[in-house]
Amino acid sequence: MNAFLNPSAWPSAHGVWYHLHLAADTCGPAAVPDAAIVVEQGRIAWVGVHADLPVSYRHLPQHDGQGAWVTPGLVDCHTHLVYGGQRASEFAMRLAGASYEEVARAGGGIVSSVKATRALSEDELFDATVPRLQALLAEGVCAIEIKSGYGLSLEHERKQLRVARRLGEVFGVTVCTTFLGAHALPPEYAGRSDDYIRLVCEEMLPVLAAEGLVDAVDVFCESIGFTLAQTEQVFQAAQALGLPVKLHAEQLSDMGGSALAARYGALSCDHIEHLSAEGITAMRQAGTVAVLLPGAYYTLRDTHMPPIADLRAAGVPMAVSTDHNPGTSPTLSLLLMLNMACTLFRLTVPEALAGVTHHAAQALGLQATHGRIAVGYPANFVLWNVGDVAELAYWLGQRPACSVVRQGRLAVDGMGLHRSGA
Ligand code: DI6
Ligand code: FE
Repeated sequence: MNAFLNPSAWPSAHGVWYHLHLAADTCGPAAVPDAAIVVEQGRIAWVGVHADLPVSYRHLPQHDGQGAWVTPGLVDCHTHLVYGGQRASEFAMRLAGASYEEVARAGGGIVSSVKATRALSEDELFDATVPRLQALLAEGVCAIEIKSGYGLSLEHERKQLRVARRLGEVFGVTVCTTFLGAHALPPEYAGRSDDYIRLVCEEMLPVLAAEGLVDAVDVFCESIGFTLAQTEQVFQAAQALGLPVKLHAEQLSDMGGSALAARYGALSCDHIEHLSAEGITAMRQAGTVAVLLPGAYYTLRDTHMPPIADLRAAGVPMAVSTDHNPGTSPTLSLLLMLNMACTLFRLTVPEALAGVTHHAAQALGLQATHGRIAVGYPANFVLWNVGDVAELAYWLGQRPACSVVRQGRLAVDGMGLHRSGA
């Protein structure tokens, strides 16, 4: 049986993890050499310098971390993980010179993934997604956002969201579901985008929310997506149901989506290559996180950088995510995104690490439970077999071995800690 699917094989959710180096900014501003973490009932009960470990914890099982660097469990805060098929043929079209917009207008793009997703049963869709989730989990991801948006009808959006929920249950990982019914216009609504938005707002969203399938609501606000007015209609429907919003904003052009999203208290605005100064101010005032998606920037060979220096100066928290999707970001490595965020966007390594931990958690409204190693938080942390935590961003296509503790249990053991008796 796959180890991921067999939690009974995991060591207990109590114990002391020692012989660790805590990365800076995970439980305090400075790195902590020779640290220990105490886990009780799946939560962090104590963290600090090993020599200061209270005697009362000495009776718990002791796990030798072998000098590993430790970060909080990673958070991938923007993915389109659940879909059918793949789009390698578009890759060839783009190499031959076609733009993303041209591919979409030629009937490719999102709509071709919609056809492939609709063709699969719920079980088939689950099976298609499992290896993708496993790739992310093997790299330390402990919480993930998964969007719908390749169903574009009540039945098929429901199917995607149900698969997302089931993945969380089966793999013991935090899954936040985001309803992205307003991702593209389904072929049966060609030329009737206002009618489709009405369906999204009046039928799909209320029904799926009532079924408990929706944690947040997103829209693709873009020249090839939906207008600002249509985006606001969806936001109003979300607000009426008490659901938080986020937005695919200013990816290909400045539509003013970020300022609108900020007015609705958005958790995050994502992509934001063309974000304006007004957008930055609005996001800062609303406490909205800027989610940077270097995989899409790279794949589309974009050259218009998000305004990183201005976001930094304004103090807008920046997250980094895979945006995993079959069209514009077919990556399953959040560590590769760390590298790209540093190399392409000039983030510092600490900024990039914050971007896949506590800032990513904030982009999902999970800042009270994820993205930090602190007393009371669920015990989600990653032990990395590296000599310097900067290696997490430094290697290009090489994954340092890691062992992942989720809710206090050793869920992935790439470092072989269990074999060595930890
Ligand atoms: N922005 C993206 O990067 C993805 N969706 C979106 O709204 C692309 C999705 C796709 O091409 O399938
Ligand atoms: Fe996306």
